[in-house]
Amino acid sequence: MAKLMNVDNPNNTSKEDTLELQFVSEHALSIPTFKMLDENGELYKGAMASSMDKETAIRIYETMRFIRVFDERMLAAQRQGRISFYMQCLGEEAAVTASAAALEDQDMIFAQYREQAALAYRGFSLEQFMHQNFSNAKDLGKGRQMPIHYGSKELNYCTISSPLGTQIPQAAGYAYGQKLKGNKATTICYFGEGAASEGDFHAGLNMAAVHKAPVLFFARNNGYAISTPAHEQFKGDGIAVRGVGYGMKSIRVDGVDALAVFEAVKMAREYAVENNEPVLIESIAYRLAAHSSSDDPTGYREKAEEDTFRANCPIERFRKFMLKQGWLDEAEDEKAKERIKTEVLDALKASEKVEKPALEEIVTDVYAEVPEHLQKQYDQLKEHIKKYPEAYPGTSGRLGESN
Ligand SMILES: Cc1ncc(C[n+]2csc(CCOP(=O)(O)OP(=O)(O)O)c2C)c(N)n1
Repeated sequence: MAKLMNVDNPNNTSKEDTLELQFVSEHALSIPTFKMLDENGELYKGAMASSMDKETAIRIYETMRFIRVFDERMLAAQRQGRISFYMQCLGEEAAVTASAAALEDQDMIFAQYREQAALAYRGFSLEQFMHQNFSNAKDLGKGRQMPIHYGSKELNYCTISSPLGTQIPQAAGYAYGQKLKGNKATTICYFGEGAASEGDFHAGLNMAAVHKAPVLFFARNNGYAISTPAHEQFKGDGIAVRGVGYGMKSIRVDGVDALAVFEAVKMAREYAVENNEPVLIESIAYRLAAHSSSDDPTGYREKAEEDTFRANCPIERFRKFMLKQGWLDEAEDEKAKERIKTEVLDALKASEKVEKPALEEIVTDVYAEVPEHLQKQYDQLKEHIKKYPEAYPGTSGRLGESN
């Protein structure tokens, strides 16, 4: 047969042309889920050996245990009207904590909003979490954000933005900057499978792939974007396959399995830093809690479905592993849970009492000097609060002459 004339496409990695008229099937790409640990906390037969040392395992476990208690308590505080809003990471503790554990301190984190465990793993203190949720004067963000919109310059954790997906191109750009500076570091970018429907996802991945930015895109596929189940969000195999389309390495991992997440992210980090390339990681773990304190999942899913996934608890699986390794004492573990509950409650009460930031903080830190238009808005705000003091009980009484 005569040789087919070459199709002139420099990116075409297939050396073959064809005379057969046929579609590439929509199922041509389906990615298996990488696993290590079974539900009894034992390595699957034939699983790869874990490289996680005892110290890291303990830190992961303690972070997950803390964040579970913290989340429960903060949701209760929201229900009592003590804070305005909250979001739990229930069901995704292993995905978030073990991925953070596979990073180095110099690696930057761009999170969506359900990744408080990554920040806790880095060392954000209970008090810092509390101050942020209470928007008080000790909050690093000076009370300018909604609860759970954490940020820490010291811990390389970029402040959360509410608009969905914005962190994706930002992370790509940040990682590109790291590469230009010659830093041996990566950037991890967390987002949900819902955010992967935003244009920013496609722009960010394409940009990172073309410019060879060492960024780890960590898609938390937890089955729902608020009330919309994944099958109503997209038709393909999931998020990981999309990385192939953008020309980057991709991997799918069991997000309930802390060991598997740790190894997957560790490998991805090594690859990204060594080759200056992005990697897409898709974690599969169910979002057990409501989307946020404003959501009621009984309107869109069956309790039986939740119960199935509740039985597949990431913390419980890792706890069993830890016990089998002899790295955890059961009685100590119970005591620690009680101790954390008390600590969280004490911190909550203390934080609640801390005064609110000065009102003028609302216009500072953006420009070196407050520009005219912001000053005008600030003056109008002051007048408004003076006119309706009962609507602003936390602020009105503190509007002294200096304010
Ligand atoms: C640009 C934009 N559109 C819509 C919203 C409203 N919104 C907030 S969270 C969310 C769903 C996010 O789902 P997913 O990314 O899967 O994350 P999950 O909450 O499941 O972890 C939506 C639609 C938003 N914040 N920003």
